Amino acid sequence: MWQLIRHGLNGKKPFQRMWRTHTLKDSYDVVIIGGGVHGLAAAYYLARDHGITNVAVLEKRYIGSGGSGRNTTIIRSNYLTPEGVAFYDESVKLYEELSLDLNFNVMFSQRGHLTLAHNDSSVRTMRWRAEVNQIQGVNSRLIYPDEIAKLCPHLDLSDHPRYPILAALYHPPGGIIRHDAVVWGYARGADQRGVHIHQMTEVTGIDVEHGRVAGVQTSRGKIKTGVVLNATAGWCTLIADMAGVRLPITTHPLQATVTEALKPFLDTVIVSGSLHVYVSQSDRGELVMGASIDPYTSYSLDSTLGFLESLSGHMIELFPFLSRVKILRQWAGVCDMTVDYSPIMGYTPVEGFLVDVGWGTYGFKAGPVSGKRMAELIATHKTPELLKPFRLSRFEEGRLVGEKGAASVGH
Ligand code: PYC
Repeated sequence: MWQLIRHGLNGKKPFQRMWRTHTLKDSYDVVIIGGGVHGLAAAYYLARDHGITNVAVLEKRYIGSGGSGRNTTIIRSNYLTPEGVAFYDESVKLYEELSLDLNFNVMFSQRGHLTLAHNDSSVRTMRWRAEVNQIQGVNSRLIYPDEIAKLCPHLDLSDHPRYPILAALYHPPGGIIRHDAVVWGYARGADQRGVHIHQMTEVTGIDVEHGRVAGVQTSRGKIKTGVVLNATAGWCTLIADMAGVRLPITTHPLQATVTEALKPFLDTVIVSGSLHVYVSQSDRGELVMGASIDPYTSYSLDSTLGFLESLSGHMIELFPFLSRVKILRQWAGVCDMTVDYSPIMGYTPVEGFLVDVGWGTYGFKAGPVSGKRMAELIATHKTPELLKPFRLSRFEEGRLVGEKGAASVGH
C-alpha cells in the first residue's frame, strides 16, 4: 500500500523488477527447460534447499506462458490412488505455506471442492475416493443433498434434472489460487538465490555424448551442462525426442472459458465428472469453467464453438439461472497425456536427462511438490519415495498408476 502511494507520488521511479535478465553463460550445472511453475519451482528448491545456484531456466516465450498461465487454478489432493493422494497432499501443504515462504501473496483460497455424483456408480467411486483419502489423512468425505444445499444453495438439487445430484465428494482443503502469482513468486525466489531465468530462449537441440547429456542448443547459443530437466508441458515429447528419449505421451488441447462478472454466489469449487464441467468463481466475480480434453491429438490453441455449446449446456443443467449470462473470453492449453493419467518424473535412459512431464490436466496443482522432489533427486541422486511410483520405467514394467481421480480426462 505505502509502496503504491510512494510510487504514485514520485512518478518516475519504476518498481524494482521481480527477476533480472542475464547474458547466457557457456555452461551451467543444471539446465531446466520450461519456465512454468514446475521448472521455476525446481530451480527455487535447488537453490534454497541444496545450494545449487548455477542453474538456468530456459523458456521459449515468457514465464508462465504455457500451461501455468492457462489452467483453471484448482488445487486439491482428493485423488483415488494412494500414490496420487500422497503426492498431491504434499503439494497442498506446500501451497498452504507458499505465501509465507516466498514472501509473496499467492492468494490461495481454500474454499472447499465438491465432486458431484449423479448415479450409483459415481457415488461408489466418490465413497472409494473418500476412504482412500481418509486413510491417508486427507480431509474428504461423502455428503448428500441436504449438506450440498448448504454449501452451494444455487445448484439444482431437485429430482427433475437429467443428471440428478445424489451425493458429492467434499474436500474442504481444496480451492483455487492466483496462478500468475505462483509463477512470479517462484521466479523471484529463484532469481534472488542466483538462478538465471532466460525468457525468449528456445531449445533447438540437446547434445548427448556416449549416452550422457553434454549440452543444450538454444536460439541464443550453446550451453554446456551435465544435467537437463525437461519440465515442459505440451511440448515435452519434442524436447525428449531431442535427447533420443521416446515418451509414451500424446498431446491434447484443453479449453476453458470465463463469464462476465457476477455478484458472488459460488463459494466452493464444483466439479461434475458425468457432465464434464468444473467451475469456480474468481475474486473478480467471473465464473471460470472448463470441461474435458478435446478428443483428438493436436497442438492447437484454438477455441471452438462446440466446446462452448456443450459446456454451457452442462453448466445450465447444474445452475439453470445462468442461462442468460454472457461469455467473456475463451482459451486453450495443451496437455501431455499418459495412458494411466499419471505424470512421469525422474531418470531416463540418457544419463543426466531427467523428466518432469505428462502432466495432463493436473500439472498446476503439483508444481510445488514436483519442484521440491525433483530438486532433491537432482541434488542427492536418490529418487524420493513420493516420486518412485511415477518413474518412466513403469510402462515397461506394467506398473501403471491408474489415476481415475484425475479431472477433465473423460474416463
Ligand atoms: O484435476 O482438478 C483438476 C482439474 C481441474 C481442471 C483440470 N483439471
